[in-house]
Amino acid sequence: MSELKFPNGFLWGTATAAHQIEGNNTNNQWWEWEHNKDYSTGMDKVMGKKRKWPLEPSGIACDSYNRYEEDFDLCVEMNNNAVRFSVEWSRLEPTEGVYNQDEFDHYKKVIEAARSRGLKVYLTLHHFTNPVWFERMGAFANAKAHVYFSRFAKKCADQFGDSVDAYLTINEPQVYTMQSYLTGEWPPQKINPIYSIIVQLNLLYCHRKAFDAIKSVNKNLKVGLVKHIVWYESFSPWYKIWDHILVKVLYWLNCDMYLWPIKNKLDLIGLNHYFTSRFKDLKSDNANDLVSDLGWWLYAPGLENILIHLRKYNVPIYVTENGLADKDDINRKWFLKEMLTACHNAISKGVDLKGYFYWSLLDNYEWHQGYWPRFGIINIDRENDLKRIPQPSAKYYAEIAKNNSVV
Ligand code: IFM
Repeated sequence: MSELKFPNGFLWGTATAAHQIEGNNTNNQWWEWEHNKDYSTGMDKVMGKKRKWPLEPSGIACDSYNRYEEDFDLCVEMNNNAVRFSVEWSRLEPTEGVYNQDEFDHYKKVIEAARSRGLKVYLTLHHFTNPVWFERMGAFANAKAHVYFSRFAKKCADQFGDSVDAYLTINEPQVYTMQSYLTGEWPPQKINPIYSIIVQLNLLYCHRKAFDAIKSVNKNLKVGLVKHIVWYESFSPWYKIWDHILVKVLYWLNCDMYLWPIKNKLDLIGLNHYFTSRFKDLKSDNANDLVSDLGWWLYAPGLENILIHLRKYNVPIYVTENGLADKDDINRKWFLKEMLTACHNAISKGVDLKGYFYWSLLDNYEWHQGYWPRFGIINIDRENDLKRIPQPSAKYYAEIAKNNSVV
């Protein structure tokens, strides 16, 4: 294969989230739920067994609250020029309306540690965790959620200002809603379609309000939303029209229904993409020729199709997450090559793709699944003082970032 050169200034990075790596986030709804013995039972989609969720608590995670400099050094070793991470709302506003300046100072140090290493900072404000006080109020099911969330977003913009290259208001609002209010796998484990609609709409409104709040601090700050998008397709013959309608509807629900109403409140779109879902006779028909440890089908044309589809929003796009659980690092190199080729194809078709963040820098807390799925390009040895061990694929990613090209 010939060398695929990326545009000058293309961003190469990795992504993480506070609760998954920091450790000891004791004041959010996840921690509370992780330590509640009464949590309920659910069916594990991969193992096919009844399980109690979560499989284990987050505990010390990767101790990145203390070891962030070591983590950023690893990003530099991979020749990265950007990094995406999140702040933990429950640390910054532990009690409603009361901010903790020491914690803001902590994150200022984290941001500075990244910047001084030449890493642009893409900062997520909400990545699934809520302060306990906010959860008690009903979180995003509360009609006043936008007041609390946009006030917090404004405070972050006041404190961090333009030391952040872009503010990403909310991570994967639909995943948060589905898992928490429909499948019952995440706290508060309410299985209620009405709630799930209210929460989805409220999250959209929260993004709009947070966008305005951040802009009120400085209109030049860049603000975006991070959307998880699945590609849906069917190779059924044309007369099986139901399959073609189904995949169009699913894609619309997953993408445009969400992005279209906020299209005037987006300086950029963050795309998280993990898998494609193929249908035949209204049933799943994935080729499953290659799957991750979580059983997710790895198929790069889906990413290219989504990127081309997002072109119509006319704003820069960043792949803010793309990765796989691959314990032995067997498929990660192949995966990177496939997915980045898809990105390159999209760019050559006119998509304004500005950067790629591999999920994830480290093996981290994969929510209700605990620590067994290993997404990290850097392995964490949980038996040996959380030692960071770069995987062979990290070398490959470092070469890509260094040359700004994929071979
Ligand atoms: O770990 C998650 C992350 O928090 C959000 N996006 C998907 C990842 C893998 O499941």
